Amino acid sequence: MDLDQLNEIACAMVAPGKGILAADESTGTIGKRFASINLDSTPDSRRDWREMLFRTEPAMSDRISGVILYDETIRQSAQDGTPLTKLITDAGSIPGIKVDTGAKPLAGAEGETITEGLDGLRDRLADYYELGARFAKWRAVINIGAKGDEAVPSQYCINTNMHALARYAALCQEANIVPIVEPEVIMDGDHSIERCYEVTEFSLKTLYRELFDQGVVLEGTILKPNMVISGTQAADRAGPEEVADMTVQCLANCVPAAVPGIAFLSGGQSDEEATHHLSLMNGSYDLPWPLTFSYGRALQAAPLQVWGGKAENVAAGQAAFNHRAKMNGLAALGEYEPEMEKEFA
Ligand code: 5MM
Repeated sequence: MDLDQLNEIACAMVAPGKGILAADESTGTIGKRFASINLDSTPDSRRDWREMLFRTEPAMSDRISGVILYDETIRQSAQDGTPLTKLITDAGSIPGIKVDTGAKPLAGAEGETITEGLDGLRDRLADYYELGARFAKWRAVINIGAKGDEAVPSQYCINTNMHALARYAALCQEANIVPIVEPEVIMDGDHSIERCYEVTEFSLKTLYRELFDQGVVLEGTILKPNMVISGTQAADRAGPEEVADMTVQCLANCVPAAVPGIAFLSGGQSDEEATHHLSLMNGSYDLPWPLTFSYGRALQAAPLQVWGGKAENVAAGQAAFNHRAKMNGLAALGEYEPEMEKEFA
């Protein structure tokens, strides 16, 4: 394990004003995204979409520190034969790879899941390193039960998922790959922001205990958490200042200062909400780690709709991606204001 290399990559992933593009949708998920624009999901259409994003300038050079890829994508080449990973490195960005194989039903725990993918992971990581990946991602899924249902999430679900995350992280570091650890507390449901805080705190505290127990060096990791936020169906949803305040408080209570950086998921927030929340956190608090984005939907939804799967819309799709990347880059510096959406559009 080369700790200096791991720390150098981790710090580059959270460089000032930059963040991560999560383009690691599995075939099923990208199929659903393409269905919204009536586009067939094929290896070529998936390649065209991702090639368009990875060729977008100045977004890729100025705002995107790294790109999380899916197994198919890390092996694909652009229409002119250039490997997609080379488009990313040519822009000064870092290729990464999703290595979990998805959340599956957790035996004996109705409504809960365990993320799989540890079998054979050591060999897959060696292969991905050869293909150019310098960081990886594993996402644990923690659901919150309906209001009044304290049984979900269970301690069993949190313990098993955080244990698996730490096993993944240890294997990554052995392979000189920076692990992004992503314990996602899901936003769906009618729960309050206080309940989200409680579940997020429990998850993060368990995660850092497991990482310590398994000898993971925090200086060579990145945390990808949810924000502390009301459930999507909650009656009185908390406003942006409260989301920023409670998220920062929760992270400060749980995440050691040795962690090089925190890159949030958007988790079903609207594009502009996710950007605004990030900027508020960066503008108003003195924190031990940089806070940035590792967004999937919040970076891709707008360009996907504009592109619509048509070659003639590539320039317009890239303009939409440039815009979202710029807004989020500013948010990572605490310099975003919602009015800028019009100004820069
Ligand atoms: C890009 O979506 C990733 C999940 O894909 P699958 O469900 O198909 O495996 C997801 O892990 C993503 O990287 C993170 O959740 C962040 O994405 P969002 O859309 O929440 O910002």
